Amino acid sequence: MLTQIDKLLKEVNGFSPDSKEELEAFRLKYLGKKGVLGGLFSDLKGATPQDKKSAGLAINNLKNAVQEKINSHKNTFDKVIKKSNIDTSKPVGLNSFGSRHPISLIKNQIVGVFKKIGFGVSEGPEIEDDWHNFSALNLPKEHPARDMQDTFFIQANPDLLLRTHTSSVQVRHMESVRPPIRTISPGRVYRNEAVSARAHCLFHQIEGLYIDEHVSFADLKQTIMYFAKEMFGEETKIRLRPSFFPFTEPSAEVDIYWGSKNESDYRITKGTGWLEILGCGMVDPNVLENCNIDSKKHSGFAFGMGIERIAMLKYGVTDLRLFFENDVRFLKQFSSL
Ligand code: 2NM
Repeated sequence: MLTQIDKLLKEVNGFSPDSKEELEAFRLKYLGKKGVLGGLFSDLKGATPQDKKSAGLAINNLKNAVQEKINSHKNTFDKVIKKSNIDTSKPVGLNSFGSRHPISLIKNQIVGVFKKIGFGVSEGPEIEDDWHNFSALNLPKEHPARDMQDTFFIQANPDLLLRTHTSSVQVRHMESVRPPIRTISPGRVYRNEAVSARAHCLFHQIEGLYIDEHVSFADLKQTIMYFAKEMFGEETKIRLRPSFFPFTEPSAEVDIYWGSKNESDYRITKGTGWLEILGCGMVDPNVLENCNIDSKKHSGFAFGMGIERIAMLKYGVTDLRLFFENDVRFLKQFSSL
């Protein structure tokens, strides 16, 4: 019996399967119901006690060898990579890049237009103090724009608030830079408004400021005309309507002629053909003095516009909320711009 087992052990150790099927046949041959090992164990029953001990050990030894052989080849055949149509020598495809946000696109475009005529960019904090957002800008304590309904105040400190316009940046600029000043200030601003298709509690503004000796309203008008033509095309017509802002005198609102060729034009211009794009005016002498600029020697103009509004006009977007939702189906439409 021992020589028979020894012969089987050699066979097992020398076994090297070429396929999953061959390995399975090997398993059945040894470990199956009517397999070799089962037969050997039942042969043991008739053996003498001495033979039982040595033969039992030898059979267990054989059984372990069989199990080890199966274990060592278990995963061999799963690892074989299936033939496929993938051409591994091909260069990898381009990743799909993200795209710039439409608000950034318009902001960059506006900044570019003013850079060409010598304006620099200034930025400042979004959490402002009363002085830079209101007081320095001729907005006294009783002014309705300061109302809780319009302004987000910081609860822990009543002197602090979320800036309601980027004019606060220009106050900081006037305090620290001597004229001539030519600067534009883009950034986020906050107002306590219910969110709708036309309003949001967060939006983006870009404001411009030019201060020097003998700056006139004519300079303002020519600068705005240059901007409108750069932004909306050489044929663009503008008109100025008298208006009021606490920080400028005189003040005006600027419209561009949009036309009313179709129903959509008619709707966005409310039937007039004209569209408001910005507010502007000559900086009030009080504001200059608040920033330690001599209002007898210097004068200046300022203007401000909402970036979302310009973006809606340029891209035909009819709901402001789309700019804040970051839905990729919306954003990817700007990937080529
Ligand atoms: C506007 C309209 C008119 C403005 C004024 C100033 C400052 F700081 F110089 F006084 N910055 N921006 C201004 C003037 C803003 O936005 C509709």
